[in-house]
Amino acid sequence: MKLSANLLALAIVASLGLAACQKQADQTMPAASSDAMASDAMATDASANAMPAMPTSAKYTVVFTPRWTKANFPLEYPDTSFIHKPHFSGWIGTAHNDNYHVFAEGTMPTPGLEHLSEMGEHDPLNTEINTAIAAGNGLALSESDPLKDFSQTVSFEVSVDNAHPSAALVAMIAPSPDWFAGVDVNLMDNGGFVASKSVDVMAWDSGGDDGNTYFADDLDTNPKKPTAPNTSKHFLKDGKAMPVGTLVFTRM
Ligand SMILES: [Ca+2]
Repeated sequence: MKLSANLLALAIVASLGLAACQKQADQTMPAASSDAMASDAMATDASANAMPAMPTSAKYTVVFTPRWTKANFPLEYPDTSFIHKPHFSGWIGTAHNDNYHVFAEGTMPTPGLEHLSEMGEHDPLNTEINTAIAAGNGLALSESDPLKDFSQTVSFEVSVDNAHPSAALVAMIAPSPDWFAGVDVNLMDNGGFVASKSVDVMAWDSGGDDGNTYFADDLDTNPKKPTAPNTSKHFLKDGKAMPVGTLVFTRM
């Protein structure tokens, strides 16, 4: 009995080692170090049992406070009549890994980001995000209502985990040609998730339209330009870009 138990243990160790080798081999590691890999894998298992469990996910309440007011941004500030009332579209986004970005400086806008930035509508960006989630590169779709009364705030929830520690969130600045408010913020710190974080929200230009005033006629850009920080004079004060709002993340 003891012999067969030992043999069983050996077989398990061997197969664990083989599995570890296989996994490493897939990552094009040299096969010669397979023995070291096997013992590394076992050492990791042992230390994992001894360590207190680190949180692997977190959920945040996110509150958006607008700062895009006539007092802060007087240049050609859209009139506040019912038709052209300045507002932010609903926020939309997800936590993600490095294989997916809702938006990225220097990268062409996806059709979903372009449409969000020009029309404020979540569809088809929501489909793009859900596709990224299905591929394992996003975690969960987050959405909020639009914000039309700037004496108010709007709040929503965002989930992150170890594999998707950064939250990317966007909302259209409306009216505008293709300008949006956006953040992409890593909520992990020292191997855990921060208790709270306040982030200045800057204006971006999605690159889908060449209009350069709030009420510019549709001027579809072809080819598209890369998404970039919005350098329009509408968002500058003393030559420096000013935040259009604040997002405060508070861990639930
Ligand atoms: Ca543009």
